[in-house]
Amino acid sequence: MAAVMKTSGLAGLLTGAVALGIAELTAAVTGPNGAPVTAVGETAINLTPVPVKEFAIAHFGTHDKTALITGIVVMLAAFAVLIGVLAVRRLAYGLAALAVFAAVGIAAAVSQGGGLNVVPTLAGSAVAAVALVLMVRAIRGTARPETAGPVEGTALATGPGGKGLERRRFLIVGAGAAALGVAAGGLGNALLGRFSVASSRAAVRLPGPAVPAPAVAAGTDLRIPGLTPFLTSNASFYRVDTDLVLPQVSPETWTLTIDGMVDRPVELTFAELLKMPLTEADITLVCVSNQVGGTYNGNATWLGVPLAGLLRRAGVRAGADQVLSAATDGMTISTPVAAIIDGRNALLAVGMNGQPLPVAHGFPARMIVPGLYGYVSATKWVTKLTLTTFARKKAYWTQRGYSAQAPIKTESRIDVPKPLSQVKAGRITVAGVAWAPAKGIAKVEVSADNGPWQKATLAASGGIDTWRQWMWGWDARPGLHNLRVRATDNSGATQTPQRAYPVPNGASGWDSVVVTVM
Ligand SMILES: Nc1nc2c(c(=O)[nH]1)N[C@H]1C(S)=C(S)[C@@H](COP(=O)(O)O)O[C@H]1N2
Ligand SMILES: [Mo]
Repeated sequence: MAAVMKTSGLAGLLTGAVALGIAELTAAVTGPNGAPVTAVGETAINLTPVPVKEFAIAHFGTHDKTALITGIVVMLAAFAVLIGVLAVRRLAYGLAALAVFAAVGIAAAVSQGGGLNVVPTLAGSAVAAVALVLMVRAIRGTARPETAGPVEGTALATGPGGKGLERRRFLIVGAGAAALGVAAGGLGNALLGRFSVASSRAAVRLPGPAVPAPAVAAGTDLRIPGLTPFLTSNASFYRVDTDLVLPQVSPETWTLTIDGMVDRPVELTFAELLKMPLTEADITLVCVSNQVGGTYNGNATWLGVPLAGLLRRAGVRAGADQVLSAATDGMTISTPVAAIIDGRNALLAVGMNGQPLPVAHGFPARMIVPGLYGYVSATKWVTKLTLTTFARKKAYWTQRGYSAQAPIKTESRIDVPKPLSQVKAGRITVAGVAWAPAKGIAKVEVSADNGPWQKATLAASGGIDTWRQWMWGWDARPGLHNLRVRATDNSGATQTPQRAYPVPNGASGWDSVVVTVM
């Protein structure tokens, strides 16, 4: 009996493997978003309540997507085992369970826009049904001779007599199913590579800036071990978006549309964009989900066309106070018109640290607006800017409970010493970064053991839109100590000690670390 359970569970897993493999291969023809695990995952992301999403970001960090996929695959595997067990009892039950499996995939594909996205799940389930029937027949053939019921008996036991043959039959059918699943999945995966825009990206030659970024002054980067570097490399820049499969947007077919409350709708190609005068600027981007002391922020040299000029070209009508930007992944983001036209370096960026935008960071074009959290400004893979009003249109995250407008809060972070580390008594360098993009940092103070606030030394400024490094020399005596930091921006406002969580408009509070001095 146990052997039958194991065999039927295995048959179920193989049925699942065939379904996913064939679906992957079909998705290679119909498009990557139809692969069932992806479709289910993307749907889960869109349906996930905000507290769960914040929990996932806080606990899995940039691995939140891996955690989600792992969870889905584990659930699929458990369900596949159930399909096998049911099917060996009674084929109709197994097929019905497989139909449920298919229905979930189809429902997810429909919620992802439907169309061709439902085809991979349909094809995968149909082929899997055939594999399941064949495997069940082989198992039943194995179990039949000595028993009354279909599932009783010793199944795969290699007793004397004719059962060796049937056991071999299941092994052959099962191995065939495994091979089909793996081969179809592998081939599908390889073919899905054809959707990649890596080669188009490699062919992009960015022109130099008409307005270069001011040279980074000596002393902007204190180069203290463990301290966040002034510029963040593309490879180590944080990534936050709702996508399991990175949008692959070809610069050859990409266009930007500006419409809504404008005098003249505008449509631009990527080639036209590159012919316009480009501005280069160092800007620090911060995610609203960044916790106090968190690292969901980065500072890069961006290259792009000023958004203000693009809006002027379209002619913004009186009354429009929001730019609702839309991207190929279905994301919508609301940005105040005022922040785009008030003279700050609001860009439609095409370059990041001297390279075309990495695919993960919005290739071929994204928005960057100094001083606003990413979810209200930094639209990656952007294709449309619609002039409208905050009263009329709510963007993706606003529909989910975040504020419609969200300037980045003035914050600071201690990078060294690391929390809960041990340091030697004597003169210790405490260092970190502070940011108030669009305002600039005026002062950073540190307090040890809740003592008086002491002024830290600021690194040279990289401009008001970037974070600023700071350092402070601490005479550390043996014992357990607590260090706190707070920043003051150029408007004169000092970072609030009031603790706030990321929802609805960004975390606040003072970062602190506890260290042991020996
Ligand atoms: N198309 C699209 N743009 C997006 C997002 C997204 O999910 N889709 N996420 C936003 C959020 S919440 C942030 S913080 C920034 C992050 O940009 P990065 O991944 O380049 O660091 O992108 C913004 N732009
Ligand atoms: Mo974000």
